[in-house]
Amino acid sequence: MFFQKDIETMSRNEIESLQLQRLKHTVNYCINNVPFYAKRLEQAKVTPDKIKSLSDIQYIPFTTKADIRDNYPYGLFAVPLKKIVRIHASSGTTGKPTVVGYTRDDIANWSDCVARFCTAVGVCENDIAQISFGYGLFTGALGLHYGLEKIGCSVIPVSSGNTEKQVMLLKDFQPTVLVSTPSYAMYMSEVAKQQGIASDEIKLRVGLFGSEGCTDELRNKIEKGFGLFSTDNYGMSELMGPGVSGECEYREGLHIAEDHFIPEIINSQTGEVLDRGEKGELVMTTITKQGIPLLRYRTKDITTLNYQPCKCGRTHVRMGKVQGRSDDMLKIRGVNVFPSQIESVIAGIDGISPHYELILTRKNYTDYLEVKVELVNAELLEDYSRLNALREFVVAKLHTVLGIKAKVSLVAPSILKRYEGKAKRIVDLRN
Ligand code: DLL
Repeated sequence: MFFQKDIETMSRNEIESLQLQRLKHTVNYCINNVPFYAKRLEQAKVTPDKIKSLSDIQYIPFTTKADIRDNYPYGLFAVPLKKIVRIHASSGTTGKPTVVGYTRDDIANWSDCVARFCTAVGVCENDIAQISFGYGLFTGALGLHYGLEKIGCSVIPVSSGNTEKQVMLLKDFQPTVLVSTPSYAMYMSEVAKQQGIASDEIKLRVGLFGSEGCTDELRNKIEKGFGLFSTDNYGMSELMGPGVSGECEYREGLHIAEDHFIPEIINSQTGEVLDRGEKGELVMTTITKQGIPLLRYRTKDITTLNYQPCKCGRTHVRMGKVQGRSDDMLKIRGVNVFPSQIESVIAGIDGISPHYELILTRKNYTDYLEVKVELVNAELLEDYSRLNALREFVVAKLHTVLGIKAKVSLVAPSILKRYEGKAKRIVDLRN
């Protein structure tokens, strides 16, 4: 069993004194190893001895996704590349991804954090886990993979896609744990049903779902479809990947790994730190990361923090389910997509206007993106082969930049709505 009892059940005083000690170290570490932070903190007049208590964290300026992007690819790394054993990345607001690097110790801490939330719902060495997240630059698959291996599970690294094969493996390999986005789990359960697979032919007992939000209604449907019990886990590439927080069996909030992160909740408009229990944007400081430490990183995710003790005995603070984001990032099939990425592609192609509309739908619990784009020249509508070639060109360009396939509809000139104020280009019909 992977229960780090002495860490996961520390008293609040012990947690806070560990965090303070690690925060001081991290500030020092950033100043000495990341020129960006040396400059930032000097401008803000923050020296390591200014951090005397945890609340002194407020003197440290925020770090944003734009800071990571501006230092693309490795500018915020605190160690030379020879110490980095893994690189991951996620979509940024432009075509360039945000890049993160892990040292050997970072990978060990990461797998601890993942192993914790898996253990908190009873996953153990007797389990067989099917990982249906996409392997690649995305942190989801390898993050769960290492955490589950640490517990001693038998891991099946199927990756995402090819749903019929996924279902075949559920039946033939008899996994007991399913790792995926909730929407993909729902889709798989429908395909299993369509194939006439009886519920006793599938042995799943636990679902570890994350990377996107999930309503209670959807959760109930997935649980019923597969006859399993599931928990929600949260994370982001910049901070580590999955493992930042996860629900225990009581499912009353996601325990944050407080020995690795200091969470705060701020008013996303003013940046003011909010009182305990108030709802706002989650800000996280990493306090053990060596590869790319981040001070007061603005996650843009809206949530609350609950410091009450949990019935499971774990004392680490629980965050509520993510209630949305304070920016325009969309999660489509688990992938981060910014409308600005789409805009940069569209605006760079001749023959179409820069006006576009994004329509998001959900069918079979899978997200679909349609991009409506306007032609500049109406005559093209009469020429099927040229029209189709242009459409395929836009599809391919979008695929390269977004990493997902979108349906592209080319419409006649001047059809799409124009805006005088802030454009509303997104029609999200998923909920
Ligand atoms: O989604 C990391 C992850 C992978 C977490 C697998 C859990 C499981 P990114 O691709 O960088 O990293 O996306 C991070 O996804 O800021 C949230 O907006 C959203 N997100 C992640 N987990 C949840 C969740 C991974 N459980 C962004 N509920 C975050 C709601 C989530 N939103």
